[in-house]
Amino acid sequence: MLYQRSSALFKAAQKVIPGGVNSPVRAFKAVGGTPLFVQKAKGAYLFDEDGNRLIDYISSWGPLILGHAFEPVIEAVKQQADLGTSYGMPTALETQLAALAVELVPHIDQIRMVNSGTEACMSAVRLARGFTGREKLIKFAGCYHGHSDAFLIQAGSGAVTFGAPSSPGVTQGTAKDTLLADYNKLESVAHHFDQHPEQIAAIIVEPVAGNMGCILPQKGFLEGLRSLCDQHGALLIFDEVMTGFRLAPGGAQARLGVRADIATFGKVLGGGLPVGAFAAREEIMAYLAPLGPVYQAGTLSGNPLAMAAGYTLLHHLKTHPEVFKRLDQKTATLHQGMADLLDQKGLPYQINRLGSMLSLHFTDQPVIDFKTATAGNNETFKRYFHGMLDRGVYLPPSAFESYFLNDALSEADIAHALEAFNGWLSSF
Ligand code: KE4
Repeated sequence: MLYQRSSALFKAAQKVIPGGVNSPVRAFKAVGGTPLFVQKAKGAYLFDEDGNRLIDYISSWGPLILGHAFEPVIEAVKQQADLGTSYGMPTALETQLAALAVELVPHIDQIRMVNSGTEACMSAVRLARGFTGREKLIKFAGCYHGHSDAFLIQAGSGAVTFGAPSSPGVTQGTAKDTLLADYNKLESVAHHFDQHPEQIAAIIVEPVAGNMGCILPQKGFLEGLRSLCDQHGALLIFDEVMTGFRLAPGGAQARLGVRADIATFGKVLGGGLPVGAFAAREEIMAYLAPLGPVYQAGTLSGNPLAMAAGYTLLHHLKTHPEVFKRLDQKTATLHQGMADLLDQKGLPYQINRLGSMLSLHFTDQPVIDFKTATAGNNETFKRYFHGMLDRGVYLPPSAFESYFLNDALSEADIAHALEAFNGWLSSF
């Protein structure tokens, strides 16, 4: 494949944008090579600046569950744009989208729109701290909730139970309030409650992890978090920025049958425009300004363009629930096809999948947490990524990401990915 234009554009971008990108993963640092610059996209296809057509298995990291430039969403955004792009005043559109989300998602009475998943998760933690009057937060190694300071924490040195900053700029003061636990290991969570009685405001978790590759909650894990929170008076926050409106119309809470106290959203909710949100039962949301003392605000929160896009997409998902079954089937076909080819090749691998989230790990041990996710062969992954890209298939440029299939992917597109995979394996 030719990447001349992308290379030239990347060079120019690096002069005026740090690393040439507005989000680090796009720079291909984890896989090497030149990041592709996109000229346009439609349905399941991306068209880069060199005229390459790529079948997209990321769907903009999740939002475009029905594919790129979904006609009804484009139409809704165009119509709204003619009426103005932002008012900084309430609109009926915000109530429409909020009401639809509350209808689809179990256990929530109210939802507050913000502009990103980071903002949603950051605000959810502040709300949980305000509601409980407690300060500490439990998160899981390898789970990502956006780039707010409280989340950029890595495991502290052995003895210390609280975390250490995982990025310069995050203070020790912040880090001491974030406790690290291991995904799928309830005992690592119970330990913190024993060490910090009545100090833990919340547990925040990706109900299906998508930032270590895709990792499923083992039987009893989420239920165990629910009962630990009930036992110790802490709130359970489900970060559904990835899983929300993707695993089911009601997200992971609906599909997995575990209740969260606060749920955060993003991606699909905005239909490709910048939207995040956090939601809970009324008793908790009543703590939020302007009703209650917990402050949170945003100039562009509830932006009419984004509300029009999000409402149109969500309404389509509500009235076409067969999309979810179709997506599950397409992802299962990809999963089975890849597994068959890898078995024939005799390569060690794990494929984790739930619904339309999937990841491939080149390791012979089950990938159930951050430690096992990092045990995969990263060199093989890099060659896999580029081998597929050279054959017209665009996958996440990191072993620690999930695929997000979209419903615009045809059987032929899935077959193409499997042919590309077979082609790469034969050359490997
Ligand atoms: P944003 O602030 O990027 O909208 O959302 C942060 C976030 C929160 N929670 C979860 C579970 C997430 O996956 C994300 C963001 N996901 C990444 C993909 N790993 C977005 C891609 C990027 O960072 O460019």
